[in-house]
Amino acid sequence: MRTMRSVRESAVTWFTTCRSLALLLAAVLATAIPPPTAAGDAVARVGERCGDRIARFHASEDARARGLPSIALAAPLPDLGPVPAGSPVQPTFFEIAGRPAVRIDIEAGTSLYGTGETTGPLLRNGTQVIAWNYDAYGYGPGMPHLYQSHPWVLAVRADGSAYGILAETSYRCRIDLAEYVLFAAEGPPFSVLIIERDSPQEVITTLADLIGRIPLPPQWALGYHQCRYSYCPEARVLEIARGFRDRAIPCDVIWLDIDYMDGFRSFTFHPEHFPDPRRLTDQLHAWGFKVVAMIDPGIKRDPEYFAYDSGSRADAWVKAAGDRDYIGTVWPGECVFPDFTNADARAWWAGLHPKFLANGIDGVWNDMNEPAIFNAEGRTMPLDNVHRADRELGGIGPHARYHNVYGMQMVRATQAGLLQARPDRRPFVLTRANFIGGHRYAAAWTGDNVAVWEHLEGSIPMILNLGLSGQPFAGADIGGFSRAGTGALFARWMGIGALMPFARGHTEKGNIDKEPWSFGQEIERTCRQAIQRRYRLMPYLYTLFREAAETGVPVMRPLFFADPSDPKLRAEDDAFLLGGDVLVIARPLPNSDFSTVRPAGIWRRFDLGLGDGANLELPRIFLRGGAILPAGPVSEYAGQVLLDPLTLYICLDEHGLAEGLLYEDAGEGFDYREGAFRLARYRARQEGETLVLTRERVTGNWPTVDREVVVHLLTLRGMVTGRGRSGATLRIPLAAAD
Ligand code: NBV
Repeated sequence: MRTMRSVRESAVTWFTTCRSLALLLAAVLATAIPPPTAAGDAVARVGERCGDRIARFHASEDARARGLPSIALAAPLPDLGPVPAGSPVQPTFFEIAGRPAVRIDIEAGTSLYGTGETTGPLLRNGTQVIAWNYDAYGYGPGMPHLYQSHPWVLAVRADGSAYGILAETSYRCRIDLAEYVLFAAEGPPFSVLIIERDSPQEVITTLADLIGRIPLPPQWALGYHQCRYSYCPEARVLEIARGFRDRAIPCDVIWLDIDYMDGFRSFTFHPEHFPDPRRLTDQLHAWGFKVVAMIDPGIKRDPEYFAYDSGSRADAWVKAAGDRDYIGTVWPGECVFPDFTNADARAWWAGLHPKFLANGIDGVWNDMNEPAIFNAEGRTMPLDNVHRADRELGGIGPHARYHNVYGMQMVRATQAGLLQARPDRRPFVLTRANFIGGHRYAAAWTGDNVAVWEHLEGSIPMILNLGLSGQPFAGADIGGFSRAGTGALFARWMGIGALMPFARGHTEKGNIDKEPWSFGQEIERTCRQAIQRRYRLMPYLYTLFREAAETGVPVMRPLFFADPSDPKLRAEDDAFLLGGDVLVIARPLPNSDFSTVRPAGIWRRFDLGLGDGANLELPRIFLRGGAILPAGPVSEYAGQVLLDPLTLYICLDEHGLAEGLLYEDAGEGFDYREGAFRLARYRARQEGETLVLTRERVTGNWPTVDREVVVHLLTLRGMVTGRGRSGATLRIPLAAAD
């Protein structure tokens, strides 16, 4: 088994090698790329219309006839006839050293985004990444590939209109955004799908129409999560859980990392350290926690091990060239690897879950699914390994073709396992590796980051670009996975991380403790405020997740979403929007101040009444003029208390008006699909010294509730507070308010 030191050393070696290769390739390419062509020039390309202003282009008729299926798409697209003449975005197909490539020229003033999980800035112009899922432990700033692949670019023109380009290849693919958009892949010729829209938001929602949306998560998954590699034995797990409750720090989930297993065998529990998992999970559930446990793809080659035995009987393993089971070394030693591209193997894998989950496990964490293999060339399995993939995925093919979708197909099988075990509960899966479209199956975390300020800063554009690449449910390890870091960094990270879509503290084996209380009382206080903020914002956050599940619009959004035609907002890395209404000025570097650019219009600073407004370590939050933000009481975990009182933060626009949505349902299960929910719209207007608040049901069958409503109106003079009972119309006398 590799030691931590060798892991780190090989990370550095790989980092250097990949960088040099990327530079070399860039030099070769400088001469290989054809000159720009005017739109409509006669180049050897064919295409078809697949929807309203959606076109697919191929290098040639032959390439169209022999093209592989697009694994990213939720369903195949129709061929609606030829692409209308004069379509604004026209790709040029060519070859680089015998390999297929496609280039799209961009107009001056075009800003590029997307490319998924990447290091570096939000604005991708001038960058280059390689879509290649990779175990990128301790990645550095120029790392060309991380754990997930998104061969997708969002282009926003100077006037705010936008288009998106999906390269329909699962092969290793270089995405070069030097002065154009260029995709160069290692496999056969591939098509590109182009979505033309009036705004970046519309491109993203149309992308979601094509690649699918996240399923609405259980509400507990939006709470704060606590992890480490590893809480072990069970007494330590309980001690950590108690630590949260005793200190009044909200937390929904405790995570079990790899050491809970018996000899790293997935689906087992260590007989001494976790002798009675059901007793442990019963206790955690009684305290209001959920439990998520890691499952790795490498299955130990051990004839006594049930998963190896049943998987061998199901002939589920990826084959080495020559039809032998491929054997690679990971944590348990010599392992075989399920061929998740195959429906039978996925069904076998899903079937392992009911018994395992019956131990009281609420969600599953899939790690190492690039797949990462120790001591192997390129840290993964040989590219000529053979997958017996479903016909819809492309049929039998080499690992080179299926590498980037291995993690995606694994979480597809895991999600099916959760649904098989508990058809009435919403599945929660977290994954390290994935491919564009894989957000349909799992949320993402950004792997083994480092406890340094640059990684905190980089986590903002990384999560934003994941959102702009179809994955709205993502977060980075809060506090940094490797290295100790400092208390100051930890506090700042908690403040920012607690406002990201997925919020989980985690750290590496052998590292210092990184619970919210590990750095002394002052930092514990900051962490408590940061996490309590998240819980007060839960009604808003849940409403945003529902929007993401309905439309694909990201939960965490770049500033330019507020005005795509404002060039000042195009490159802001240190601030973001939570939904459309909350501006977060994050301050991710030790000495940065709060003076980033802001979208035009009214934005009023507010706090959540937790002492958070005065705490300089926490991000500053602002409410958009014209918005009503629903907030709730602080609780120990999501859903612990009723949303009563409902707090509405209101910021009127220049016309004295505001509105906002609130989505509520059971937080679990699928009854909402049958109408068991309530989506309400609140509207406010100022009439003299009275604030008139109305509520109307937008949709859903849940009965209206009677509850207390606390209104905080944010004005130039400060906050004005009023109270009332919920009802169709509420009149709050502002003069009499405190
Ligand atoms: O399972 C151990 C770790 C896990 O904590 C981490 O989050 C993953 O990214 N895992 C990688 C395996 C190896 C870590 C060096």
